[in-house]
Amino acid sequence: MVEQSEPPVEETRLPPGQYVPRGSPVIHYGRVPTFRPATWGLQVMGATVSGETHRFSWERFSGLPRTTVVADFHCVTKFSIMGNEWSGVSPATLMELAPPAPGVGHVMIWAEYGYSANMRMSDFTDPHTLFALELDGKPLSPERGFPVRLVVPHLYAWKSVKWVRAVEYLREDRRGFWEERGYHNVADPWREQRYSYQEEPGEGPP
Ligand SMILES: Nc1nc2c(c(=O)[nH]1)N[C@H]1C(S)=C(S)[C@@H](COP(=O)(O)O)O[C@H]1N2
Ligand SMILES: [Mo]
Repeated sequence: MVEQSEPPVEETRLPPGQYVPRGSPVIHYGRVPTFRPATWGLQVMGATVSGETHRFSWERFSGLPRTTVVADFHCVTKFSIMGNEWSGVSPATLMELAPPAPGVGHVMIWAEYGYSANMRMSDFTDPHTLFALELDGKPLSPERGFPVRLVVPHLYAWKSVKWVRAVEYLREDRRGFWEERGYHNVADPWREQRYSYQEEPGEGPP
C-alpha cells in the first residue's frame, strides 16, 4: 500500500495541470526585504479621485479592520497550496479611504524592489482578494511577504504580490513584472491562462 503524506484533494478543487506538493514551497524573485515600521508606508497613487497620493503609515494600516479568507493558492509552476487561512485588510476598505477616479479599470500592485503585478479592478475587488497580514493565525513570515502581501486566490500566484508598498490606479492597463516577461495578463488558473501567447483580443493592454 502506498502511504500518502497529505489527504487526497478532490480533483474538482484543483485547476487543470496543478498538483499538491509536500509542504508549502516559498518562491520569489530577489531578496527578502527588511521591515522597518518607522519608514514603511503603503501608497495609493495614480488615478485617485482627488488626484493626490494617499500614504498609510504602518500604524494606520495595521489598525484597519480585518477580515479572513480561506482559499487555495495556485502557482503557474504547477504547485498548489490548499486551504490557507489569510487574515487582513480588504481592498474595499482601502478604496473607501483612497477612492479611485471614475474610469479606473485596472490596478498595478507594487512591492519592495520594484516587483509588480497588474490586474483588472474586478479581480482586485473580488471578495476573496485581501491584503493579508496573517497566515493561519500568525503574522506572515518574512519570506511569505511580511508585513503585508496581496492575496488574489482566483488568479495564478504571481499576482499575489508579497511585501506590498503601493497600489496604482490605472485608467489604461499596463503589464507588471511577469506579465512583461511572457506570462498571461489575466492569469485565470481555471482557464489555464499561463502565457501571454494564449491571450485573446481584449485580455491584454493594446
Ligand atoms: N514581491 C514579490 N511577490 C511575489 C513574488 C516575487 O517574486 N516578489 N513571486 C510570486 C510568485 S511567482 C508566487 S508563486 C508566490 C509565492 O508565494 P509563497 O512564497 O508564499 O508560496 O508569490 C508571488 N509574489
Ligand atoms: Mo509562481
